[in-house]
Amino acid sequence: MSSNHSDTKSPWSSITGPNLGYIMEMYDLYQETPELLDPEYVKLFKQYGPPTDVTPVQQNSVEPNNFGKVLAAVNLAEAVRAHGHLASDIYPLKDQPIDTSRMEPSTYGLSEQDLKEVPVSLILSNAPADVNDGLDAINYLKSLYTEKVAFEFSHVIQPQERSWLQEKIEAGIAKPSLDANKKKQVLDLLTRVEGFEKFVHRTFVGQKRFSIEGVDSLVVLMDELVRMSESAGTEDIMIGMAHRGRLNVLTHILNKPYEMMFAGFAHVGDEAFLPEDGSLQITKGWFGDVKYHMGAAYKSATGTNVKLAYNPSHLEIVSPIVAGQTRAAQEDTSKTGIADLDPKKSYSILIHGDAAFPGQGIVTETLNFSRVRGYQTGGSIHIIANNLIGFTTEQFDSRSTHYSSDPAKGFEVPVIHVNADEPEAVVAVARLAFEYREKFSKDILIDLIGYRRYGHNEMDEPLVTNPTMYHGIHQHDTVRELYGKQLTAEKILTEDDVKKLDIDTQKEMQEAYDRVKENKSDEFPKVEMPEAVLNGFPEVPTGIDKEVLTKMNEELLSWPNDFSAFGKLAKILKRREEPFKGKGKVDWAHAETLAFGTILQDGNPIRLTGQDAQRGTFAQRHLVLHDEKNGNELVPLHHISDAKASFVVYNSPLSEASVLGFEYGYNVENDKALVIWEAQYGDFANMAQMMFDQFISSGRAKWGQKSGLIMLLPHGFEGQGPEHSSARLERHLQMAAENNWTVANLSSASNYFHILRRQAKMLGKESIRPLIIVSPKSLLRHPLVGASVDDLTEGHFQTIIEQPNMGKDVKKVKRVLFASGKMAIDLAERVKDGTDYKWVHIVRVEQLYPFPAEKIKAIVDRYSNAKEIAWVQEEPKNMGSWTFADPYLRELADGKEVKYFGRTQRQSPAEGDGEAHKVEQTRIIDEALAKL
Ligand SMILES: Cc1ncc(C[n+]2csc(CCOP(=O)(O)OP(=O)(O)O)c2C)c(N)n1
Repeated sequence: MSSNHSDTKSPWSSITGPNLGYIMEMYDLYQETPELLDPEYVKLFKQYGPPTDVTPVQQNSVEPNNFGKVLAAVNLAEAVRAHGHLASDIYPLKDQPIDTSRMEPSTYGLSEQDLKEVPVSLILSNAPADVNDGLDAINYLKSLYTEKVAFEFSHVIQPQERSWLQEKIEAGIAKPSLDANKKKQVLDLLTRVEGFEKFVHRTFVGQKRFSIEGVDSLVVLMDELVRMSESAGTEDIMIGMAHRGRLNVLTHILNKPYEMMFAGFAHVGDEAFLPEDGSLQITKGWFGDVKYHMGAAYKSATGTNVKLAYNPSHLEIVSPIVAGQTRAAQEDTSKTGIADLDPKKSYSILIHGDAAFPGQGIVTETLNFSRVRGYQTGGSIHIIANNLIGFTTEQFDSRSTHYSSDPAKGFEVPVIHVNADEPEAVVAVARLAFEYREKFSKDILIDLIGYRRYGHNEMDEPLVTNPTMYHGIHQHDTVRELYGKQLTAEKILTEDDVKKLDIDTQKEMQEAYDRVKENKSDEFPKVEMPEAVLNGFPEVPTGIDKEVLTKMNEELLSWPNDFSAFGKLAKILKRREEPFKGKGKVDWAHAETLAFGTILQDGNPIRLTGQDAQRGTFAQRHLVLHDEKNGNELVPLHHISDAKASFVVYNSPLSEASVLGFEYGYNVENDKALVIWEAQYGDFANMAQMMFDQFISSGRAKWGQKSGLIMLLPHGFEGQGPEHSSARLERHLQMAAENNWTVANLSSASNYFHILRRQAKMLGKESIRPLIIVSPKSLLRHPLVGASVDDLTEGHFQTIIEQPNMGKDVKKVKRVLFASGKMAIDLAERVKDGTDYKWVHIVRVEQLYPFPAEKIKAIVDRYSNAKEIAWVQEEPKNMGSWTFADPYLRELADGKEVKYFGRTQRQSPAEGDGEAHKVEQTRIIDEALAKL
């Protein structure tokens, strides 16, 4: 603060509100103990006296000795702003404790008379005309902060955001005056929302629907957001939500016709009712899912797409997936360099349950994306459809926070609580939330507080477990009834109008259902698995012109003159020139970079993420170089000729579940992008198990949702203990069916190059499927794994590789060994050129699923003298690929004995001690290669 006030005008006139309170405190201090005060203030107080001349025009100016009272009034006003939510009327059932203690003048030693003497301007700027004194001002603030809408934003750090919110609130944004038409529109929507639930309840007795009733105005809120988005020219609204109210949202926000909704309940086909104008798109899988998990995409007349993501029952896990879809919709990936991000194009609406929001960690994982460069989407609008109960569990047993929304506060998300029985307030907060996101590109949360009219589903009897709550609910009018009465009282509609609206809606629904009945056929409509999926991948040529690859390699290693790469790293990377000069091999990471370059030249964008993915966990990748002098980043893949698409590689937040979900969502939305998620170690991928189970492995059969996502899961038993060895291959193989994904355990950099290129070439095609590679650690730089340039330029992905130089003397071979990945290389290291192991042949199974049974059979048949075929693995017998491969091997053994070499059954995957590991690994190799 400067004391350079040469003019005689008092500086106090520009200070209001809490700042003035602070100055007054300083002045009190000045009077009592000036020596403790900053000399700047002492100077100011000497020159200008007490900070009282802020209210020269007010009659009720404060005497200097009344500073204490003024200060108390200012503190009271601040308490209303900050804590008004605790005293607010946001609970429709009025069954929650209300704390008004901080709102009472007496708490601050003030009487009403004291307040009347306080100037308005000390409490409020831009007060309405009828606010005449301090008491009026406090009451006005209470009407803004403690009625049907309540706010929490003091945790937001940026003062501009707080001031913006405060200004909006104090300008009365939460007290909208809707015109008569809008009011009628809102009542119409509420009548439909309630009417849909009533109709289903009555017509399809006993069928689960997870009724919205109690938070009906969720649809009003969403409808308003869609309207705002349409006016703003938003291209895509991505919605994620669970079961509660989903059917209602599908029909009233996604505009899925009533006929299609009722056909679902009647278990008959709905295709006949799909709108002919193409405005609605739905996909289905051949195995299907329950109706309250299905998604849809609706294109409105203004061109805004509204998309509801498909999701499983697992509460909240769709959130990161929707975030990924949104990011994909915001990005232009059609040019080389970093993808262009435009957060205005699209945004997410994430609807949460009040029990699930604080309970499920995936929520905070997703909130953590909000300002991370690889994951941010310019703010999501979160809505808690808060019915104050989860299944039968009430709040006191389900969380430790005051509000369900509290976890969001750690991410500086402003929170608006709104009473769901107040549809006009709901419209207002929708507008505020939309504007906030538009202005600050940040998340905002609306806590829509209602109740749940029935049990968890409509067959449950909630009085058994929650009697007090439900006695209250049974007495409570629906929001449609309440709002109908309000509009009648306001003379906008008559009672008869309100009744008629309800009757007409029921009639409309009955007619829709009649049409369904007329169209009903006896046969339940079947969705067939697409033939392309059934047939699997064709053999895809993935070789590349040698000149092109050579030029690219040079470009990747030619950095600008003014770029100072870290010396040691530069030296290592420059070694990548050698294989192109006929010396040395292309190692794993080098092959990966070259594959990426060729894929970009083919026109597919690439997005690679994971913990420390830029460098690579094993310091192998280095796709982003850092200038040693100034830290500037250089991405050599941005500087290759003829690249036609963007390339990004991001170090991800330290999460598996949300990050993998995000990448899946990204790839679902942008099906031409090669999206790769890398686990730090494959062992940690089970933190994201539900993403594998519920989405990646099964989304196609349930919902017809395609993905070509690649997951790199570092795997290999190298004596690093139980949590740095196994990517739990067994789990991915156990889930393998119906060509749902590819599972590979590779032993060659060349095969890695070709499988990446094969995947890229299949993107966007009907037979595309996700790809799991249990990727290597010690093999990354292993000489037996490296590729020659010719290996890359020629050929294609090989599902099996026969050990070079072995098995030549067909008659001598008594045992054929099958192994994958590192185990295959361990065997290869031992047999060297094979001269000493004529009785054995080794086959590397590079692709485990789809299992290359035919190719393996042809090899087995070749060795007619062989007595045994055997699977060799480093994982325990109850893990790894053995139990998956065993039945295939038995089927093709043709009388030969099928054997297993590996660790015995174990509860933990790997030894804790490195030496014990070596002993066991040696034993396996010895036994597998033992002469017979
Ligand atoms: C991960 C997960 N755990 C448990 C369940 C079972 N379940 C379904 S709904 C529900 C209660 C959810 O409560 P809330 O989040 O408040 O949403 P509401 O159903 O009340 O709208 C539970 C426990 C589930 N679907 N998903």
